[in-house]
Amino acid sequence: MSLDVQIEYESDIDELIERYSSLSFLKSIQLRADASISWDRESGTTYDLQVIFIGKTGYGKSTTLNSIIGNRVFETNDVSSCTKKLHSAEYKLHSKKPYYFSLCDLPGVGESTEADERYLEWYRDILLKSNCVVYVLRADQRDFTIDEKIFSSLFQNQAEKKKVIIALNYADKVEPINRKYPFQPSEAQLINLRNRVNQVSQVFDIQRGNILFYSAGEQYNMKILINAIRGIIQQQYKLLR
Ligand SMILES: Nc1nc2c(ncn2[C@@H]2O[C@H](COP(=O)(O)OP(=O)(O)O)[C@@H](O)[C@H]2O)c(=O)[nH]1
Ligand SMILES: [Mg+2]
Repeated sequence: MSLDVQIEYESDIDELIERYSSLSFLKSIQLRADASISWDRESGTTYDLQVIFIGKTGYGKSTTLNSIIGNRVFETNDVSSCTKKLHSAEYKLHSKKPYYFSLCDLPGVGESTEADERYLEWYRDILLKSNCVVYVLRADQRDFTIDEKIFSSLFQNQAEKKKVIIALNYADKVEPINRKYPFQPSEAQLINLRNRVNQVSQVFDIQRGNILFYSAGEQYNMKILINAIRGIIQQQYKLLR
């Protein structure tokens, strides 16, 4: 199966750096025109620094991407999203070469275990091509059985987990709900959020440093999420050198 990508948004990396100055390091990364990071687009072959968002429909992937981009380009509450297609936002890294920083939404993972098994190889191909994987879950969720099952089939060892961030969205819906505006968690909520991080760390066997909580809907901790993505990419580029 080919990796079909629908580009929803295209801009220059400077625009994103203006929103998140911690991403300015992207301008100094030297990409190589290497097959391991190449993507076939209508416009030709591109080489991408690829961040991919995966998780069940309704967990808030599109909202997260819109919040990062600062524009409503990804459709939210999209129930038809089970189609196996990648949706992306592309930021040009280089004025002359086809190098991009790409944020990509892979919808529908975890919809049904049957479908997931069928697409597992396809998912794993995409993950192999990704520099950073943001695995979106909900902080107000208690039972992670199904998500963990899919997670462990996608990431089979610690080396593969190294590029994964588990991002717990919906921090605003964690008990006891408060109505502060703009949203800030109460002390009691923070305790529950930290407990959730510990639980997820154990269930998914992933270190706490790679787990964070945020709210895309309330724009809370978005910078924390961006910094986590930065950390993964920086670590990779140090290892590659
Ligand atoms: N309360 C709350 N709602 C959210 C949050 N993030 C997303 N949503 C809502 O969840 C619904 C599904 O979000 P969407 O981005 O379409 O999820 P996707 O299917 O994973 O792409 C939408 O109605 C969003 O407004 C959040 O942090 N808090
Ligand atoms: Mg979506």
